[in-house]
Amino acid sequence: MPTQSVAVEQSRSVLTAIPGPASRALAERRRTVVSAAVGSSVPVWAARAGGAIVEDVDGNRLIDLGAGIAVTSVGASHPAVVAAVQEQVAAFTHTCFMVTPYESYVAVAEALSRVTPGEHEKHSVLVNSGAEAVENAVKIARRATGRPAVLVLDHAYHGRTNLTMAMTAKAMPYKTGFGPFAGEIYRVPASYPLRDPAGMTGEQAARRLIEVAERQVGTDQIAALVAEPILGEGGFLVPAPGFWTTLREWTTAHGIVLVADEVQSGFARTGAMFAIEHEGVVPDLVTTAKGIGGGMPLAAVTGRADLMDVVHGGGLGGTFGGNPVACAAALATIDVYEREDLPAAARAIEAQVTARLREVATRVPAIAEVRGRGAMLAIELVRPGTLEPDKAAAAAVAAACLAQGVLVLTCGSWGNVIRLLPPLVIEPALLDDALDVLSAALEGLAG
Ligand code: PLZ
Repeated sequence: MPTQSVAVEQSRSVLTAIPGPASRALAERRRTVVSAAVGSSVPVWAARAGGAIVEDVDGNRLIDLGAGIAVTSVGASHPAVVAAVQEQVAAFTHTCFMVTPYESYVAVAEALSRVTPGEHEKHSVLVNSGAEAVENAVKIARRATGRPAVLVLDHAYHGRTNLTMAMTAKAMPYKTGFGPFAGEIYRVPASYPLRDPAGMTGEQAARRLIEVAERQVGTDQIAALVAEPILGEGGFLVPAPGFWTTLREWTTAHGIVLVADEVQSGFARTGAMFAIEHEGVVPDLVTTAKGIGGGMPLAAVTGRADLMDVVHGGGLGGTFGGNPVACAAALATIDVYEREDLPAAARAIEAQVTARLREVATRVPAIAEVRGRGAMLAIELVRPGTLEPDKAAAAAVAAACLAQGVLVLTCGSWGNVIRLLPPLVIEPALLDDALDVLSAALEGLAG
């Protein structure tokens, strides 16, 4: 049985209108000093969080089906993570690994070598954010191959830095007005079974991608193919079977570095330690962040030692990369994934959620598809009888859930997808309570 944080009661409780008066006061204060460009999905302000509950400043307890965008997979404030952080903070907060190294950085790299796919020798570099991990994967692939071009998928999300904006597909809100973007990024079609031609196999979707890449770029120019095993912000798109195996064969044949961006899908989230394991292929490099540190900021590139070590000495790094407090948190977090078998917990969540939602879908024609793996699950909403994306429906469902104390996030290239990313330690009864609320909100779409 997963350890729960006991500090915050694991039940839903709505005491005020949402947002309550204390949240509304903070929203006012924010407006005077925080850039209006920074968004927040929900207008409730956090006071404490534990397990799968976020308690707001008005004393409401919300069931968290977002986990801070797939970060607090071990539960918010997991006791083992809290203890590890407290101990490290008291010892030292920072020396800079590039100045005075420390053991925990090495221990995190050892853990990453062990848990990432493949039995080959792997090396890692630790950084601060998912975007920074993706940037470094591109640097490594270009240095190792001596080639400039990078292939990215339609519907991809890789970050908000200049290079990763170029790699991200969606213009609004991520790119509009922020150009010019980094060059040598080429977008190729993904596998999107709901919207691809009926019956298209994963191999056919991969061949479609390869045809575009060979015609528009040329294999001898391509350093890397960077792709999310399940496209996250793009709508939780699970590729058709065979997509990745075909791409693995093609990239290997042409010396193209295959980078799995597991920033959102990694660390037990999909019912395996990494989502790429479901595809039966071993990537050359893996980028991780989010769930790695139990809420502390940390990210990594892990992969083939021969590629990682091609870069000249001093070529990778950063002041805070592999911060000792974040490393201590990551060691405790990875231990929880393994010791509490959270991949199995994710599979149990998948069974519980999909049984409920597939049944609801039979009565709600706006639901085009319930999809995903493990505890990375989504509902795509359309205008009934069409595939026309219905963003307003997704917003309405999220708002109805929030009013009842259930926090759900949306995603998708058209904003029409409800996504579920609960902490993997959520208790089944609490998840059932949240599913009651979500089901009622979805039924509301049926009129
Ligand atoms: N790669 C696959 O999902 C972050 C971003 C939310 P950072 N996704 C959530 C937002 O609106 O900013 C993400 C991802 C994948 C890279 C990233 C970037 O990770 O830690 O946000 O930089």
